[in-house]
Amino acid sequence: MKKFLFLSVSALLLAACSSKPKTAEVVEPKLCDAFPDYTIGVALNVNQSNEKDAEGVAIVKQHFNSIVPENCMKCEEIHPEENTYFWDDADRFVKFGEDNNMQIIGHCLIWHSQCAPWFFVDAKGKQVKPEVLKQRMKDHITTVMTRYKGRIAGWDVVNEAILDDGSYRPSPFYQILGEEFIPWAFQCAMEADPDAELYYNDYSMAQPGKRAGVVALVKKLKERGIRIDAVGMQSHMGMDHPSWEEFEASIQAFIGAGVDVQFTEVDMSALPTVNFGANVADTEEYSAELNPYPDALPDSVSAEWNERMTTFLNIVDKYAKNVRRVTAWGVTDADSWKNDWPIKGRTEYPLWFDRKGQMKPFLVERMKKKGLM
Ligand code: 9MR
Repeated sequence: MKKFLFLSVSALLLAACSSKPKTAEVVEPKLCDAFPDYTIGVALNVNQSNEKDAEGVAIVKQHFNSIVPENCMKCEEIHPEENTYFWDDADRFVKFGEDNNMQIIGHCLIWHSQCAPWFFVDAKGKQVKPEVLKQRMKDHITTVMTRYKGRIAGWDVVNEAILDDGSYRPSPFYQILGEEFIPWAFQCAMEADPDAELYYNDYSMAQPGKRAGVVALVKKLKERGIRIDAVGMQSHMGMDHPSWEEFEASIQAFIGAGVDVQFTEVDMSALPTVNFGANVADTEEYSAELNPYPDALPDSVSAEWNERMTTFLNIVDKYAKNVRRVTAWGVTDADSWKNDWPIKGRTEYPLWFDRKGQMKPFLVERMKKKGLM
């Protein structure tokens, strides 16, 4: 039933994406038309969802049929104090999606990072008891999901809770509630909006340990009758990672555990790798040799980068039946968080559109193959 509902929504979205040329009218090709089996998403920063970045907005409207907020729905942004919510940016983000007939994804409800500091402590700054944290989680999840009920298609309910070796991240959520914080979050989400899809989302998903930990989590939720619809493989990649074999093994393992997969934060660093993950807290010192292409990406590196992106998409396509969405983590290279992580001030080239707003060759090639260009 769930899958049927999802397919119906997808069919509508894809219809919205399809461009039927009228006579004598030039219709610009749309990237999402080259991906009929799943939605093609992009993370919007607030300048885009508030329509201030005109060039970025034009690309989004032209090419994507799904959006996710890069930051404005994170706990510290949307719920900075216990009794204070800040809705303006999130409201505008959702309206942007509705005005443009896009699938709207919520990111993220429970995440140790960017969680407002008040969440884990009482008025005296002492760590709260488990029942207090449980209630705060429920209030947060219920309030945010209820505001956008029926408008947001799916939520990253829990983000980045499992480490590369498959153990639980020792976050305040885990320290106070143990591993039960995850089923609790999904339970609250399931009750808050029974029609929204619910996801577990993480980076470095090709790591065998993390794969096993996530599979165990999915099975645990399902055994208890708690819904989880898909696993989000963030897919922050580089020129030397992930190993495609391990990446594919994870896709197969998640599908085998009974959930769909989606590629939720896709980017690929073209620079020397100094960190294989995506933990925002892990930063490194700047040095010129680690920022080798401050002016432009050399053709040879660009060719290799595009080839790797094609390989990534070919793998995704092999599992299209179980893929719900592929989302780029930003519009153009200039927007990417990777310009400042793990080293501040590098010039990165990780996204699907370059700094001039031009579509990267691997996508142009795909559009041509589909007869769209
Ligand atoms: O791209 C986001 C960046 O602008 C923020 O400063 C950062 C901290 O909130 O989060 C980045 O997005 C992260 C995402 O929410 C979760 N997975 C890792 C992403 C990159 O750090």
